[in-house]
Amino acid sequence: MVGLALLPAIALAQKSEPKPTFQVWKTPGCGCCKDWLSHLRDNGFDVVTHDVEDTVEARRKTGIPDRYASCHTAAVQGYAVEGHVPAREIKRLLRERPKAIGLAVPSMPIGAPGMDGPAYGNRRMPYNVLLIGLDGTSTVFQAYS
Ligand SMILES: [Cu+2]
Repeated sequence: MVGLALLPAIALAQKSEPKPTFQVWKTPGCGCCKDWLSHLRDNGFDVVTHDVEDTVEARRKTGIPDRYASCHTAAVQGYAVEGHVPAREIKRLLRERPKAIGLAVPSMPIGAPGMDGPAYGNRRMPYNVLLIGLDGTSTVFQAYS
């Protein structure tokens, strides 16, 4: 009976919880960036985009070291997200909330969200989603083979 009494409260909490909003910095002509944004929206995230000439400044601001650079930089709920990171790992990051700068998929591996599908001949390269620690070192958060 206790469980039943709690149900309305849980429903309310879920309703009032806002969708996580991404701030994304990208260059205006980046097509794979747009495809990654569609992937985020399809997975229930809100996205605000900022077109910039170079994403290096945004990357420095979010704290992602340059060696993990990709084509776009994002920030969500206190975390940085660099490159074509799958929504699945972002959701896990926001759920587990580790002490970290954020996630990165360096460069632009074919097969990662936004770099996938018929436009790429449905090819898939193995790649790692890296968790970037507060000291700038990385560990493998998820491997895709
Ligand atoms: Cu890209």
